[in-house]
Amino acid sequence: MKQRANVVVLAGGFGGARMAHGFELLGDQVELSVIVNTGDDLELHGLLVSPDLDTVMYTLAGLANDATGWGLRNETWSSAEMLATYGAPTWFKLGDRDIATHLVRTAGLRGGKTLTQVTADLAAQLGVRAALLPMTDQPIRTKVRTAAAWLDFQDYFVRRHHADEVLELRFDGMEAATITSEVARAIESADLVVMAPSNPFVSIGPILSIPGMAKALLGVAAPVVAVSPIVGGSAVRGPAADMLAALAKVEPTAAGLAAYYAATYPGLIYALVLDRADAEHEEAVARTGMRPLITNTLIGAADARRQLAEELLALARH
Ligand code: FO1
Repeated sequence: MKQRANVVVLAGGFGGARMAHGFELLGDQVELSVIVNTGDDLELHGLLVSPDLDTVMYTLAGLANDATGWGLRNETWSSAEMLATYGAPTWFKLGDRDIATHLVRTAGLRGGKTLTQVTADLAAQLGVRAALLPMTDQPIRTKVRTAAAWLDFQDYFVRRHHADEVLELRFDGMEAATITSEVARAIESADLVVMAPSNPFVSIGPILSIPGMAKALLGVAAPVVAVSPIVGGSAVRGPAADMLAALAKVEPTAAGLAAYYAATYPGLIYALVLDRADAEHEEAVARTGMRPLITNTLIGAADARRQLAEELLALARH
């Protein structure tokens, strides 16, 4: 393979941003494209907010608030205080600097730019080298059915602290969605495709549900490698383990995840990366036809992110 490897990462917010950051830290060894979920997007105060795109962008720009896993470091909240004074909704907190991102994005869209174009502009202005690619330019809205009702994603995830049991998911707008030419090109030229340790249902799921996306990925010679977001029977963050049990009816473990991925995306995934804590599931993963890779997948620290990226890159070279 030529010196620079084309790496495509399919990413949601938290785990996706960290995995993408690992590849960004490999610098010139990698030409990085990150295909990001937009099903979490919401309209707030007349602005379009794209949480997963922003979490990945801020992380790659070195500006992310690593403690919360979203938004910017060194944030201030004066606008939020004034919004509260006006009785405007503040359950979904937008910091003053974060709001600038939503203002520029919304103005760009109103000016006729696509989400892909406004995202590229924002990322370039923050000095991000990777290609930050929305999974589609058409609006997608993830809805969550709970015992109470169908909820918008952020109502479920933030306002109700993802405490409700998820009975069903819906991706509004999915039928009319298409993959962008930028996404198609990134996949075609990929030497490695990584399904980041993001939520399989509400982060990876929407991306692979875009009409044409799974087909494009099945068409590439490059290995598709999935990193398990489940470590030791629980999600590193968020409701992924609960959803494995409630939605996929499998045990909320790495083995359950393997069964779910193998059944949902037959023939797509070459290897499933498990954390050392889940080495006991190696056999179960191998039985699904995916090659188990046991390593450290807890990538809170930058050097762990980089280390995992290097190991996955090495896999692509052989
Ligand atoms: N998550 C929260 O738990 N509370 C918030 O107030 C919140 C605000 C927020 C603002 C901008 C942004 O990009 C993300 C934000 N998130 C917040 C996280 C967001 O819900 C998640 O990043 C994704 O939707 C799930 O991956």
